[in-house]
Amino acid sequence: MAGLSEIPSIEEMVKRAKLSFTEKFPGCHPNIITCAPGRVNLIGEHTDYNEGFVFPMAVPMVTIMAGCIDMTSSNITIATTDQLTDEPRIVEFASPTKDAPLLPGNPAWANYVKGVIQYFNLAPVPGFKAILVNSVPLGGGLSSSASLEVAVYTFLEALTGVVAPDLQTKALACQLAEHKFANMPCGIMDQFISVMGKAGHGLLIDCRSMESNLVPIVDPNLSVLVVNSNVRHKLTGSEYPDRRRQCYAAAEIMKVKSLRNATVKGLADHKDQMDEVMYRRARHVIGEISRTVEATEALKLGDYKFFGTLMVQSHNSLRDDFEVSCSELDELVSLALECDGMYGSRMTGGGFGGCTVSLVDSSYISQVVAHIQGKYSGSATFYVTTPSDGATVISK
Ligand code: GAF
Repeated sequence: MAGLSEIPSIEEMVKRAKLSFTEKFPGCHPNIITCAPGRVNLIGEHTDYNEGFVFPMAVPMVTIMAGCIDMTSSNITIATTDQLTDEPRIVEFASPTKDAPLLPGNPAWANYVKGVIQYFNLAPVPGFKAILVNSVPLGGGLSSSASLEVAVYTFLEALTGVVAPDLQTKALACQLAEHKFANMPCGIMDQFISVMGKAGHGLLIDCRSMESNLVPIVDPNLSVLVVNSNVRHKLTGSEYPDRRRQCYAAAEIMKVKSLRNATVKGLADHKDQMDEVMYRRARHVIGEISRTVEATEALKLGDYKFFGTLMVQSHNSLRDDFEVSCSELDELVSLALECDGMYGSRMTGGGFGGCTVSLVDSSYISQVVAHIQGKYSGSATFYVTTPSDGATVISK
């Protein structure tokens, strides 16, 4: 369809991975191939680290890891085909031991890989060679980092023949890798959905109990349109940790374990003890947690209109109270809301750039794309995404 970017199929990505692997490592055959998706969050933003609800779905953009065991060395060699600024695009390091653990360093992209290897404590990791090929836009707010971590973990499971006892263990190890090796204190959403996503479904995750429920999204008349503002977001700066701290401080003042346990009334009762910014941060989180639950109920009933209304409320709250949007994302949402066939639109992910997500009547997609493309002050990229499967082993 005109204006839409095509998402390469998994088969195409695997082909690319095999080809790049044999170019980089002549004479070797990549018999182990794994795949893990990025995600788009439909609603429930900045709620995961407040023990709230989130409602993401896995997208068909993926990281593929292809490689093989190295019988002759205990070294690990990883190459990436991504157009990164932090060269080199190939790294070699010794497999970690108790006495010589892996540590973060340069290049930055390799830290996500090293972190997962370090926290993969199911079995010793033998030497291996591998290539990483990725179709999740980097810095696009679609969680290229979680897809990378989860692809690596899944690769290590296939390489060692030992799988995590459960999916939570796997997702939490990947989250830990991101905390410790990428210095990003993320919540659990991105790793959970990359591990647990299922085709045709969104996943309602309760970030307090860590239980999750699949909610079908299979109506051909409903499309999930992702628009990349092409403003590259970077969440390892101070904004994300600052937001976390402000939320925790608000919970402490309200004497609740987390903002999940806070109420609108409780917030009003403690307003005088908070500064105005902290009050607004907490107001966003409390409202967003309720919106997320209401939105999934609406979706189950096929009430896309109400789901869309809640998406717009979510965006406005992220923009005004949580202050994680930016002018380009606001512009994309406003343009989307001018269109016929539009149920709702919002920024998605951590914010400060990246993508918007919109729920659209499928028959209006080309009109919507043409309208936004014609009026957006920047240059956006458009994807229609379908809810996809979580991590898989393609061959081993
Ligand atoms: C980023 C984080 F990694 C997630 O854990 C989540 O907090 C999200 O921002 C905001 O909802 O993607």
